[in-house]
Amino acid sequence: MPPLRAPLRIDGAELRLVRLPLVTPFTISTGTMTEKVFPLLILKSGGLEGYAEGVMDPLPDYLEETTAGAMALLRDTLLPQVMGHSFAHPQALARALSPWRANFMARATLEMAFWDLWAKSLGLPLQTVLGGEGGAIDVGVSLGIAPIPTTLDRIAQHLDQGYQRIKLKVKPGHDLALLRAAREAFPQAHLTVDANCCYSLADSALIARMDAFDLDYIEQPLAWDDIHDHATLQTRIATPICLDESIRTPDHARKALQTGAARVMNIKVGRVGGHTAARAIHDLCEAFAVPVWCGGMLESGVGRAHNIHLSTLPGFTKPGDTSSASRYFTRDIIEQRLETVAGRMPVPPGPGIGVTLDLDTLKTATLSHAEILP
Ligand code: OSB
Ligand code: MG
Repeated sequence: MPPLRAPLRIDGAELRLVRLPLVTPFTISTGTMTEKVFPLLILKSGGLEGYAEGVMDPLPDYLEETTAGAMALLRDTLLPQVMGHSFAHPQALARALSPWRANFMARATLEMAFWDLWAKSLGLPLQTVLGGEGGAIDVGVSLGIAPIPTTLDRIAQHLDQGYQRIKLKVKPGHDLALLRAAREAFPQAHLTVDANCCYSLADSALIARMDAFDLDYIEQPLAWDDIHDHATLQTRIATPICLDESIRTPDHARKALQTGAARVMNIKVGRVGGHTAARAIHDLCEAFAVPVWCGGMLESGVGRAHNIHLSTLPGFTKPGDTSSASRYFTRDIIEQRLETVAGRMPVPPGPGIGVTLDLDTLKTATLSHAEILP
């Protein structure tokens, strides 16, 4: 049960569209990202502010949501719906949004900002109100597609820095040779792959050949909206399947767990509608003894801080993707430096998500700015 307190009223909001250039272009099977463009939501109550960012891309290349669509939905529908209203706890706000169809990333932006606000109103760290504990989390890295020698250099560099797991992005024609080279050069490394939906069941034999490389799991080999074919594929391969794109709701997670489509789960709070759903998925996975880890979407410090707090829940037993912010950005929009120490990311201390906005950087990075009032 959340602590007893008066309902928290949403008095106002600021919705910004923010752009940050990426230090290194990031290539996955669906394309290359050179910058991060995202909605930043500042939710206000009395003197307090809650922060969250949306994880959708400008184009519907990861899932179906888009930045423009989410900005419009937040500005014209979701924020006016909650503005001037009070909520007894964040789950009540999540429930108010539940009649809407899909748009989980847009909803998550609002729900997560309210969790931050809620935790701050109680003077507690977000991890505490979520039910997590501990001062740091285990993290790995996700390495984008690059020529094999470049990737081998990057693996060596990140293992040297202490990262606890290396995830390699693959696509057809850039898979088995890469894995052979990586496994030969790093026989002991904790390796995984992420296909971002680029294979089909017709590729079962090729995917089964990945069993030879002792991968901890293969992430999202098949379509973004599929569960059934993943269950079939799992009967044909030994490597555990981890689902990412396919899981947008606790119900998706339940179906994947019941059918054996996922032996590992990637939980991205920004993908599943917020912390309420992320916790529900976490609990379902625990009931099925399926380990979970926290994925990332190249977030700025705001989304990164949310991910870190969520990752302190007990079911997050595998290293996540929330690596050092300096790998992504030269200047972040928060004042704190979210950097790993020997493969562990410290939890930002203090109330809520524990980070504060760097207003100068934010101003320079802002593409548009809207105030929403009751
Ligand atoms: O599939 O996990 C993914 C980045 C953008 C879109 C999708 C994915 C990723 C990553 C990188 O793997 C995670 C991160 O470093 O934030
Ligand atoms: Mg993924």
